[in-house]
Amino acid sequence: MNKLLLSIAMIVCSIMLQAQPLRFYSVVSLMNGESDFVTDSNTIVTLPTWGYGWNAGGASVMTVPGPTIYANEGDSVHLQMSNPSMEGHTIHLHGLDVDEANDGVPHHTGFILEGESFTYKFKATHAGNFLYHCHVTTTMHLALGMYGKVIIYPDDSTNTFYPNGPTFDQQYEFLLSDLDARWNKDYTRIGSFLSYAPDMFLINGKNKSISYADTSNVMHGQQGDQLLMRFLNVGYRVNRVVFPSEVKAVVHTSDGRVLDEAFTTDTLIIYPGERFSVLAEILDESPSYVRIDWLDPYRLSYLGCEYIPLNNDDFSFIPYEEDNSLTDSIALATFSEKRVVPNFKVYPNPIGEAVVVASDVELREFILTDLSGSMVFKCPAKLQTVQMITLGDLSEGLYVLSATTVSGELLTERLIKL
Ligand SMILES: [Cu+2]
Repeated sequence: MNKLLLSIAMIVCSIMLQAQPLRFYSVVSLMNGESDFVTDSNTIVTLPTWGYGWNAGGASVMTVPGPTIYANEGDSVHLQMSNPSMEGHTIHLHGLDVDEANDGVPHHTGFILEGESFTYKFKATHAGNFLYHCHVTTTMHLALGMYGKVIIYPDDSTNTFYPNGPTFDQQYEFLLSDLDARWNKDYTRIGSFLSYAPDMFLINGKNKSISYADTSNVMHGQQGDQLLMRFLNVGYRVNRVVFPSEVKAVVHTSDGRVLDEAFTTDTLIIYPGERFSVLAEILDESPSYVRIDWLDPYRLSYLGCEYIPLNNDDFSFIPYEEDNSLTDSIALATFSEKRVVPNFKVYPNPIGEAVVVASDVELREFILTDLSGSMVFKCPAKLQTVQMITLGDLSEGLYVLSATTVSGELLTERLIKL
């Protein structure tokens, strides 16, 4: 009798397992990528990037953003990350309901160090739009390109984006991000995050003419079609999505959850980390475009814009210069008053027994203080722009390294000792 019950239980378990398929993805974290971008003067520049790649024919290939992770609601997802690069990385699954062991936040669950590999596991509990990114010194690793999107479909074969939701005719995914070309050009000289000033605005990792050449960044449809647009902001600036009068845009989901009441809008503001699903009915199929503005997060001043063409394969209508009519006087004032902070980079961070300090000005003195403000040590600098200093065997915790420039300015960097 017990054997019979056991057999029945095993059959039930196997049916349940079959009902929840396993999705397996394998990515590699890389620090040696390269991507082409278009400058404001409409020339193409190739910049170094970091990011997630995959193995193809025995070699690792990498793009920014990394590969999109797709699953159906109810699936189990295993996301393996191998790290052949020289620094620790992780994958943080932003917005997904994961347990702490699979959250990829290094001070809780550790780093995936050089030569190591780890499989993040989660259950796709809700249809929706989610993000993934490296959580090691996030302001640097994410800004250099270590991010991608996770799209969870409802567990049915209909053209809906959440269970029992409205149907769409075409769907598009727009991962919005930004990039400071100076940071990517030479990551050893990245200073305080205050110095981050993005000058490239990306839709699925591409901008301007390179973006229009990518068919997934250009929308098409006939009058009456419902276009599903998924917008995900993984950048460090605010996005303002401006819909043309040729569509009626209705916002249905926010951050992977269905809104109690969908709302119609011509403008949608998306803060860093937020995601929205918008169903837009084409009212007029003549050529138009959705404009995405990038705004400063503090005063919402205008920084730049990109376009998503709709039924529009002639891109000559799109201006290459920034549209100054969108820049109000407050924004201009903010720009001109912007403080220029010299690059000051301490590397690696989390710190070891010694660190390399790089700056774009000569330094004359270093002071290390702990969180209580007590001085741990003080030493003269070598009046060089790149130098190594020995910190010794410090106990775990947060420290602040201050350096004085030859002109008397104080530069600081927060250091973590694990
Ligand atoms: Cu990383």
